[in-house]
Amino acid sequence: MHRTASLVLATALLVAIPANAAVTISYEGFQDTEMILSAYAGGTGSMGSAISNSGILFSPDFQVGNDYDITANVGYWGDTAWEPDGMGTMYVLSPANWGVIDVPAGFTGQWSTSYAAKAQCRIDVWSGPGGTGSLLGWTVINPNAQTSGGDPTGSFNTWKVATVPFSGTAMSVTYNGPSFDVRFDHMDFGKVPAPGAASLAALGGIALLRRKR
Ligand SMILES: [Ca+2]
Ligand SMILES: [Ca+2]
Repeated sequence: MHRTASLVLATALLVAIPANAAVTISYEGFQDTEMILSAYAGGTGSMGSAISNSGILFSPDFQVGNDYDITANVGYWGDTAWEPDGMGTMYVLSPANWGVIDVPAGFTGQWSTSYAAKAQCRIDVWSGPGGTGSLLGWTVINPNAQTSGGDPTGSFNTWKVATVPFSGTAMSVTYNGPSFDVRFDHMDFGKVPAPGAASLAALGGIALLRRKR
């Protein structure tokens, strides 16, 4: 096969490959009531916890609570049970009933999260930072059934998954809803491959074509 044809085909393969190298946020490793801030972007939360360098930034409205059956703390933030991903979950504490999650490098495909809700909230996915640009997708999370008695305590104990698929590249996700009354866990972002990763994928595509010759 002609070298140029190989490159063209490799590029076509790149386009055909689902772009998402999903990043999952599980809210583990924080102190109770710690603001997440840049703990998933190479920095720390408000109490010093450093989790990863995944390029995802949380406004000060997002905090983490740990299940108080496991950590023996006391507080409404730990009133959870049967969390889908570890013992830590996220809630919003915002005077404006609003918060923003920024992904400066952008992400594609879809955003999703597990949630346990006692009140309604709305999630919007935006093409620009800080809840700006075009609205790419949205969902309304409605209260799902909550009963007393979790593992053994925790009234946020029924978890569902909300998914927002979209076209294009998103740079932020906003939350509109009350403080405390919605808990989140296992939040997934599809991400645009970094330039380095794209180059490696291109090399892989060329190698694949050469093996098929
Ligand atoms: Ca519990
Ligand atoms: Ca968790």
